Amino acid sequence: MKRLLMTTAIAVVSFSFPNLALADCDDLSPGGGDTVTCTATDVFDGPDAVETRFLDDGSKDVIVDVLSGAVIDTTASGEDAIKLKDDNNRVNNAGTINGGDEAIVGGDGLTVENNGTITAVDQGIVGENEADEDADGVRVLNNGSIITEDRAINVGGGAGLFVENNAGALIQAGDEGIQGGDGLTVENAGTITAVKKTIDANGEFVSITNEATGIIRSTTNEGIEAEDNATIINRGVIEGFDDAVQVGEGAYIENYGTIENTQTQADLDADPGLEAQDSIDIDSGTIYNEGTIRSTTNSAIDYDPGAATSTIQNRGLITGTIAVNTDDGDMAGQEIFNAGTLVGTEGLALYLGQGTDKLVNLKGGEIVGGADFGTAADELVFEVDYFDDNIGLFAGGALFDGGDGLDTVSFLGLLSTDIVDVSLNNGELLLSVLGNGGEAVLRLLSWESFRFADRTLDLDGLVAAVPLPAGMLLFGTALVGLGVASRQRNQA
Ligand SMILES: [Ca+2]
Ligand SMILES: [Ca+2]
Ligand SMILES: [Ca+2]
Ligand SMILES: [Ca+2]
Repeated sequence: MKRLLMTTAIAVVSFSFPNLALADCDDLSPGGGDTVTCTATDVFDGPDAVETRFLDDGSKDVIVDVLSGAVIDTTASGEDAIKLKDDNNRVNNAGTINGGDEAIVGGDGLTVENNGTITAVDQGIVGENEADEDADGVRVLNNGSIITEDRAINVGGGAGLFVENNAGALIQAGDEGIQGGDGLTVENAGTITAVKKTIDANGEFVSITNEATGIIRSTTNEGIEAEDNATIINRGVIEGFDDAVQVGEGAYIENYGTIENTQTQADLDADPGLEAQDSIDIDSGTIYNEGTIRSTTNSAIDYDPGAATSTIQNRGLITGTIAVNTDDGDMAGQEIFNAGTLVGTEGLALYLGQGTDKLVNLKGGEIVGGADFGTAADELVFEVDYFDDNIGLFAGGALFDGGDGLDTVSFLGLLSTDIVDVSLNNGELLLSVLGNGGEAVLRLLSWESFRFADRTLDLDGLVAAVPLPAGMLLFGTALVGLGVASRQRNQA
């Protein structure tokens, strides 16, 4: 133990020994392959601290090391702090870089590793090459803080931006947080906050991973916006005041944490110009949820017109004014496999619209609110073991409407002899079935086909399948029961 401590002490002493004279960056106009070392502890406030704007090929592969304690500060001149617009340059910052305009500007293949602090009056890290085009292949590894008044990291439509924001690290932007093009990859275990869009991808095949310690938050706009084929894996928190997540076709989203639109009714009341927003706004794709997907002012998941059938597998909580909603212009199918909880706070849990839609009720799944399956041949499925639980009134007695088209209810684990009772009232069907967990009652409208494990019945067949006289008796009891209930209400 003693020896260990001594070794450490010696190491610290030799490391901090001031054998390098304190100075500004030792080369303000480096050539290709040069390494520039910045050890200044005083404030350097001249024009661009490291300036390679007008260098040609000779300024590739430059390494700038800003050592711990060093400060590059161009806030007095209003210039960019470090500008390395040619290819494959690298900035290692363990000190402080305060950009009077932008903090770091670099071209294709720029790498910034930040273990210190980067601030900027304008943007923090900008990918822009010598032709003033958006830079490709920029990498930012952040263990420190990047705090900016405008965008924090911006490569415009540049491809392949990679941002790793580690646990405890901060990216905080007064405008948008991270902006990139095709193939943008963000691996976040720290905090990324922005006033406007937190991650704004102007491209496809974006990949965003947000770990359990990760926070991606926009205070006035969207948390994440991406185009087609985006992949988002969330174990932490993704929040937007607008949509928390907005993606195009072919999205793949896995959620184990919270994806939430944070607007409240009070926000809407306070600003009549404000539009209620969703938690996830998507064209098409796959959503797997074990966490929470929530909007209090609008839908939890909203499908814009999409080109392909979409799938939701829910083992967590999906809650909104409507849990799963579709635009009226959307002609695609949505297939929902629910072992978790779907909540619609304003009456409808599911509004599935056009296309062939399907809800598969898995054992343990709960629904608060009704469902409208819309046009086309839709299907309401109860898995083999669903009725092993005591269901009682399915979805709390909310109405499940098959809508136009030949729609099917499938009981994979029940026989037609498990039908206990059927009653019809103005087309509305009360269907009682008996599973291992007891009797369950479904309130249905506009379903044309009823599939049991032994046979499939149409509505007439269903009515005929009710065992007599028990059916007559129960039917009568139900009517008497309703009568009693309404009399009690009238008296109250
Ligand atoms: Ca649909
Ligand atoms: Ca439909
Ligand atoms: Ca239908
Ligand atoms: Ca129908």
